[in-house]
Order: sequence, then structure tokens, then C-alpha cells
Amino acid sequence: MLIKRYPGNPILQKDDVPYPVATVHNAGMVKHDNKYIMIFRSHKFNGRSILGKAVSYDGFNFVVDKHPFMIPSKEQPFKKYEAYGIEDPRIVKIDGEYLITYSAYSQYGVRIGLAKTKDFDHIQRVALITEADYRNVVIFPEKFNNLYARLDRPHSEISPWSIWISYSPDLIHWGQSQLIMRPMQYHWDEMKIGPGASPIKTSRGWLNIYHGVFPTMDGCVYRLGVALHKLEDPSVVIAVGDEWILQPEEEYEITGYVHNVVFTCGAIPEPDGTLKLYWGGADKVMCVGTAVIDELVDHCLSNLRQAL
Ligand code: BMA
Repeated sequence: MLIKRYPGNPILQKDDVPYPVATVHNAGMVKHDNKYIMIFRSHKFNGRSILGKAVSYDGFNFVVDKHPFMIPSKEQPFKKYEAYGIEDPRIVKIDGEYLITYSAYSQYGVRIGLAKTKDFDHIQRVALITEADYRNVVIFPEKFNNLYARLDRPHSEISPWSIWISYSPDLIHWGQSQLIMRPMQYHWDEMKIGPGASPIKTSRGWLNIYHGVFPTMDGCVYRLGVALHKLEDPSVVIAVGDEWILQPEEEYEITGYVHNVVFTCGAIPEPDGTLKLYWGGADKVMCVGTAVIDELVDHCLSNLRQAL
């Protein structure tokens, strides 16, 4: 068992939120000032999403802020592209600031918004950093040859939905895009894959915890897997673990708003070499589990499949 579920799961659900929401799921995570910050997604009762904030001293017990953390913007150009809601945030710390990427939904498709904060009290939107239709953007916590790097997942009618990398000098203009990892046919991730948690630096490479989707007669099953990217050049995928590391098994993952879903937007590496992995269960509740980072890296390297 690579991921040990916390026995107190789910750790956060709608009744813990002091304003009306239908779900608490798909949260970005980061440690700030020795506190665990969770920026989670909630469906409102009209089916559109907003982001909330919860804080914890141990990574397991969270208290939710009285008011939402981010709602769709009232200012252009964001207003136009966030009208249907904001979803699935990822957080990364770079150059002393926290960057938050999120899906911006509107009648024009799904784009990715970028916001930044230093303290999780004041937040500033920076730019919309993709065209439609993209999801699952995670930014690396370091630059490569002075460029920011990100993994993302464009939609495509032709190719299965795959993981790409792009670079930027200023976080606004992105390019040098390359496809670096594809779903594998007749495999647990055969339908589509997407970056999950922001990449985690290890001595053997960047650990990328991603989601993979398998279509069944009973709908899609969302599971999590791991890949390893080269430290100096993250466009090189050194290894992809052949088997998933987490699949929906508990009642709170099998039944909910969308059944059979474990979906991650964040994980926190600890100084003792363990990892706290956070995931949304069935698009309805937040869950946590612990893992040993070295074991996840071994999992990538010991029984690997092709990246492309
Ligand atoms: C994906 C995204 C996620 C969601 C998942 C399962 O396409 O919309 O936000 O958790 O589907 O419903």
C-alpha cells in the first residue's frame, strides 16, 4: 500500500463550511508559516464553483475561513472568462510568492487563470495563461534556464488528452510547448491523463502525481499515478509507474457528486521524507493520505511503462 489513507477521512466536507456549498473537493495545498493552507473548490447550489480557504496546524484538522477565498472576478478580462465558475486550484511557491493556477469556465471554454499572493489574505489576478481548452496547469517551483515551466493538459479531438510542458520568461507569455506524456491504450489511464499536484523535487527527479481516467460501462474511473521527470530538464520523463498508486475504494470515493473519483490538486512534502497527499473523493469531500516519497520514486523506476 503506497498511500496510507488517514483514518479520519474525509477531512473536510460541506457541513464544515460556514457558507452554503454542495461540495468540498479538489484542493490546492501548500505550507505557509508552518500552517497547512488548503484552497478548495466548492460547487454552489447553482452548480458553478468557487474557491474556499481552510487552515490547519497538523495537515489533518482544518478550519474553514468565514468567507470564500476567490469567486469569479468582476473585472475584465477575467470576468468574461470566469462567468461559469473557477475550479481545481494548484499552488506553488516560487521567488517568495505563491502562484495559484485555476480553471476558469465560461461560455468560451475552459482557460487557466493565474493569481498570486504572499499571505493568502490579499490575492491578485495576474493573467489568463492559456487559450481554451486547457485544464490542470501545474507550475514548477524552480526556473529552468531562467524560464518558468509548467505542465498542462490541452483537450484534443484527435489525440488522447496528454501532458504537455511549456515555458515562460514572465508567467504571462508561454511557449516552446512539447507533448511529453500520453495515456496508454488498454491501461488504467487510457482515456486521458492530467497533471495533479505541483511537481515535487526529489534527488532522483521531479515527482509528478497525475490522474488517469479509464472509461467503463458504468462511467469513468479517476485514479492517480506517478511519473518522474529529469531534474535539470523536466521535459524528459525518466519513468512512469505502470500501476496506479490510488484508486476509488472507500465509500466517500465511490459515491458522491461524481462517483468513482480520486482527483488530486496538491501534496505536501515533509522534512522527514514523507508526503501528505490530498485528494477530492467523488467530487464531494476532501481526503488525505501519507506516503514515503522514496517509495513513490521506486514505484516509477521499478516497473515502468513508456511515457509516449
Ligand atoms: C475532471 C475535472 C475535475 C473532476 C473530474 C471528475 O474532468 O472536471 O474537476 O474532479 O473531472 O469529475
